[in-house]
This record gives sequence, C-alpha cells and structure tokens, in this order.
Amino acid sequence: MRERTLAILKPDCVRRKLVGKVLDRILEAGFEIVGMKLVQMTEAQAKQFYAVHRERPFYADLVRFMSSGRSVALVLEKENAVAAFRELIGATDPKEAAPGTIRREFAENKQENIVHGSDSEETAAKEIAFFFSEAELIANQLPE
Ligand code: IDP
Ligand code: MG
Repeated sequence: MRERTLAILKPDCVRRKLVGKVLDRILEAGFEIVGMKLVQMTEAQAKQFYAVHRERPFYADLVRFMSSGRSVALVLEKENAVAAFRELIGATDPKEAAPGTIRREFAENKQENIVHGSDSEETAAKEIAFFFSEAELIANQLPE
C-alpha cells in the first residue's frame, strides 16, 4: 500500500552541506516528496517531538542537537514508505548500519546520524501533522 512517512534531515546534515546528496539518495530509492520545508526546531518543539525518549540518558543532548540549527522536514510517499525508509537510512548507530545505507555512508555518530524516519504508520501520521498542514502536502498530479 502507498504510504507516507516523515523524514527530517537533521542539523548535522544541513551544516555539513549534505542535503543535496541525501535527497538524491532518497529520490533514487523511489520516494516521492509531497512535503518539504526548512525548519529550525525550538527546544520546546524538539522536546515534544522526542517526548517518547524523555527518560533516556541521551534526551537532553538530543533536544539540544535537534534545536541547534536548521533541519529539512520532508513528507515522503512510496509503497510501504515507513519500513522502506527505515531500511534506506539504516540502524540508529552508523557503526551498526548496513553498508549502503544513508547513516552508514554519511553519519558521524549515534546522535548526529543525519536523518530521522518515522517508526510506524501511526507515528508517521502524528509526525507529519507535527510539521505540516494538509494544504502543504502536494501529491503528484501526473500519472507515473
Ligand atoms: P531512530 O532515530 O533510529 O528511530 P531512536 O532510538 O528513536 O532512533 O532515537 C532517536 C534519536 O536519538 C536517534 O536518531 C539519535 O539521534 C538519538 N539517540 C538514540 N540513541 C542514542 C544514544 O545511545 N546516544 C546518543 N544519541 C542517541
Ligand atoms: Mg525513533
């Protein structure tokens, strides 16, 4: 089934000028961009976005990192987009990510790991609504 997922090209991706390269990889893998914006998350937004991790030891650092600079928020569409995107980005820790994945290729460490991807359809719906209104999501009008 064609699905949507939320991706974030994190502040390390923007700072290291990797947005173009990572977007290329995403498009080459067959994802269609239906929403895209440059954002600077506030600390409050980062706290809310990652609230599920609030008890974890890395939470404060993660919030600081995610609000440390600009990010690119994306809504991506494809068959089984949620799982397919998680596969394309690889494991959280780039050292454990499979060869050829975006995190393995570009990420420096477990925190600064270039990209976020929703982990379920339910989370994807919530995360998409966190960044985008319905009117900002523009489906392709042309036949494939
Ligand atoms: P995910 O992004 O692969 O879904 P999560 O476990 O949901 O990974 O963690 C959210 C984000 O928190 C990660 O992408 C990473 O930036 C950061 N993070 C997760 N685990 C650690 C850790 O052990 N040390 C530092 N940062 C971490
Ligand atoms: Mg996660």
